[in-house]
Amino acid sequence: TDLRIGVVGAGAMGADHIQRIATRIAGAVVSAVIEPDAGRAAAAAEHAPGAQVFAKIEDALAAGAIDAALIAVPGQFHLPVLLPALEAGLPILCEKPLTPDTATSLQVLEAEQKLDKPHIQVGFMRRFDAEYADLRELIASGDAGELLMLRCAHRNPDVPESYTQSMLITDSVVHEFDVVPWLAGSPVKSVEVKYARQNPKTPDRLREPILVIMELDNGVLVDLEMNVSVQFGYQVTTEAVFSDSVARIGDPSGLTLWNGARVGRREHTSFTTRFASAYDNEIQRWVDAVRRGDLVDGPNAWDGYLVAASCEAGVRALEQGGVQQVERQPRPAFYA
Ligand code: ISE
Repeated sequence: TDLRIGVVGAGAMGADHIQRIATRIAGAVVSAVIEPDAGRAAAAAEHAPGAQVFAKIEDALAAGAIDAALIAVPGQFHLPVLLPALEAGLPILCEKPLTPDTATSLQVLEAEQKLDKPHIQVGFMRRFDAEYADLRELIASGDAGELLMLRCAHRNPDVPESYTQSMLITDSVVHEFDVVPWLAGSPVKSVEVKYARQNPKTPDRLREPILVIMELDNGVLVDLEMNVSVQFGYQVTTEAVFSDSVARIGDPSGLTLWNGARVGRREHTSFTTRFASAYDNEIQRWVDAVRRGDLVDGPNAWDGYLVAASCEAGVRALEQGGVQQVERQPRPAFYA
């Protein structure tokens, strides 16, 4: 029988997932839309035939309406949804970040460890992008030689008014803090931030672009251009420098047009299209894992905690300068 998913939060990301599950995911249905804003809830529920609407997760749990939860409210509201969902023993897909800081992430780990096995997958969707997966395989195979450096760019056309300076790290670089250790097979040891010349297109409240320099435990050096006012499109690229090769992912692909003495390809303008198939894979693989009883097939809550630890070092680097060490606890056997 189909997995009955309760989608918590019907903002941009939640509404996107509701449509995805309703139209492209096999073996699952959206059985509940959980959203306090009645107008938003009703609009999203239109895409989920048969779904019930609830204002909070506790009501959906009490009604026995869901087998699993997909949490897509903003990160600062994850904890009060995660805790009751864990207590009910539900499998959970939690959009990034797990929680905004290590103290609350540790609280989640503690609650999860009362269950028989990990129940939470964190929505770092880049791991499900085909090119990222290819690059990881290439690195692990050793066929390109030894990995020395990763040179990343993460460019947004612009950001919403709610986007604050520290979100450069906690909302954007957060993705590299997950995917870089996954690619390179080694955790982030330290983080440094340098400010570029200010982009005149950057809103006054922000100071960017920034260059983020990470050192990994295995000595791999990572530089990341984090740039959120580029105007021209949405672009996420990685160049891997090996002992005797270079590999690159994230360039525009598809139809090439020669016209008016120019040659060009379409560029994305948003992560929803750039990572559309990654999101599809992510949700399908999660649904399959839950139906098999594995519950998680991707980054787990421990990975989410490690990212929170890197973000704390990253925000210190952003605000105080210098090279900031990532402080992390030893991994419990539960997450081995
Ligand atoms: C946004 O929240 C995301 O998750 C996007 O993937 C990222 O590119 C963007 O910078 C964030 O604001």
